[in-house]
Amino acid sequence: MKTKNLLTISVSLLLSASILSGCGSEKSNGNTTNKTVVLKLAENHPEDYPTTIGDKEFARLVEEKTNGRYKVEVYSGGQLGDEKSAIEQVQLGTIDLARVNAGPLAEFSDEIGVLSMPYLFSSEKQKWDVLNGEVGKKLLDTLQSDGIVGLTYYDSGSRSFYTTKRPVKKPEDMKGLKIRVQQSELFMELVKSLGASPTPMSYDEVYSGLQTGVIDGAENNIPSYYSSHHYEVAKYFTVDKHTATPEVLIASKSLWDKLSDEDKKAFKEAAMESQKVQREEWEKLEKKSQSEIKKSGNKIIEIKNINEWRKAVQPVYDKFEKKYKKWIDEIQKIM
Ligand code: GTR
Repeated sequence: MKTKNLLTISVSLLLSASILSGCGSEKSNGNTTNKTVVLKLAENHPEDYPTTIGDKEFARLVEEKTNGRYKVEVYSGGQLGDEKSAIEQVQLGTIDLARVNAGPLAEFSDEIGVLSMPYLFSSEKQKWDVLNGEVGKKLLDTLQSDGIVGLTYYDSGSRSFYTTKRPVKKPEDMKGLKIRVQQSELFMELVKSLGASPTPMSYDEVYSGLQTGVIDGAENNIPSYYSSHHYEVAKYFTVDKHTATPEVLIASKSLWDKLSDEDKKAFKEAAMESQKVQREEWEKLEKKSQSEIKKSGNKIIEIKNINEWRKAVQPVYDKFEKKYKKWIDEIQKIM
């Protein structure tokens, strides 16, 4: 009993300490009237990945635009916890900022989930017109009622399946495979619609899951398949491009409410401007990873009849279309 009490006390002390530090710690910046507020940004990719480079550009611009009043420290490689826990912490205000994927983000704030609907966008151009236009902005605004502030989108290309045991050439080949998905209901439904069984797990566990046979495959974009080394253990990559879920740079509402209007503007501008750098880096890594994967001797399976795949994932539309109808209609109006 006593131990339990002590434990409860130390956990709550720890929690309150981290809540305090999450709101940004203050440091003197040499100027007697001004203090620098240091903010933490969670990122689950390595240092040289396009999103991390985007985060760092965002950090540089925030510091520049606020004349050093805010400094953003980027913690890459999941140092602050896996993606789900990073989103939770942003929502609680114990982490100020994070770069996360819109797939798992939808578990915390429903509407943004529309961006994971299979084969949603007709082209890259349409995707960016949606994301950087009114619809994308309105979707970011929906996060606010769940304690999250959406700052901008980053590119994440499109996600495809990769497998360890056998090549997947058509939807039927997915039957019976155990496929890792992000912690996301929509992705679980997507995998189920193909007759495979979805296994949600955090990104950092996927490599060993593939290696030990706990899962038979996973799904992601080519840069992640390459940078996470999953390509070393899953030799077959099927270019079915089932979704084009973007990345999102988010801030905690508790940080946001403390910012002046002028600083809010600076943060938003910094985020938007950093997107340019992230997208340039994305293009570079997409090319590099494609050529490295070809060199590795892995099998890249191109899909000729994508309509077969569209049809196969129709159950996802049956289940989620009603909920997302208003957004899908708006997206389809943008050509
Ligand atoms: C990547 C994304 C990560 C994470 C990962 C995953 O494409 O950038 O944030 O969501 O996929 O599948 O867990």
